[in-house]
Amino acid sequence: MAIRKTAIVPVLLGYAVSLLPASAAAASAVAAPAAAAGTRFELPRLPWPADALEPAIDAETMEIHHGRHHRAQVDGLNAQLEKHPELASLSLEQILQRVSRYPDAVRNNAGGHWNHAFFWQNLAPARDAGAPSGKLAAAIERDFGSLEDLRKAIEAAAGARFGSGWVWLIVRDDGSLAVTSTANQDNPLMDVVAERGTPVIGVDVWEHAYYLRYRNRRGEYVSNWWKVVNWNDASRRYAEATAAQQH
Ligand code: MN3
Repeated sequence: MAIRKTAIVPVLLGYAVSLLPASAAAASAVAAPAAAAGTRFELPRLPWPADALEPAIDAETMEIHHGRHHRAQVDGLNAQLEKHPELASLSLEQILQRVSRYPDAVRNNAGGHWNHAFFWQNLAPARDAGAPSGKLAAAIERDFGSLEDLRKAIEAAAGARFGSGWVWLIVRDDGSLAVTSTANQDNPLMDVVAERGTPVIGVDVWEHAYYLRYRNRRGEYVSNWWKVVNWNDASRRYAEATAAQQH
């Protein structure tokens, strides 16, 4: 882990050499790739140490999930930007909103980057996980009956998702909450999904998210993921989405 703090690592990882002081860039020129891929989008740091979600999510899973899977999607998205220069001026959310116009490589990598960046922020060590805000709690009660009923709805959707995908709690345009599920790296912001909305919480049910610790026991993983949902993040997202709807 300590090696990540050294100056040469960004070059080894294919990051922009220009981020480094000139002398450091020159010194590490040998290690730099001949033609660096685009670097517009960057892999965000995890907001906590990789082992912070133990025992719900183990450190090795987290390191591979973030450092390899998410990184590959960031690199893949940057590569797609070079093929579709008209995307360069768009935010990631704007790309998702018109993703139907582009090949699956854009859909998969843009979705994968957004989904994983969301997922890290949407998780917190159990002691920091908080609770739904008053407004979000009231909306959950209104639309599901109770927090426990919401958990059951998410677990059912996770069990029903065949193959790889995500399960979401979204706010729809009319302010109502709903549990939805998307395949692969699709998400509710995309113009290709059946039910669109703004994600409030979400769980990655790809096998790479749980297989090392849970093997094929997706249900057990989702039950434990529930303990590390960052309700402070969820409450903020709900407040922002519903405030935007009122304007
Ligand atoms: Mn994943």
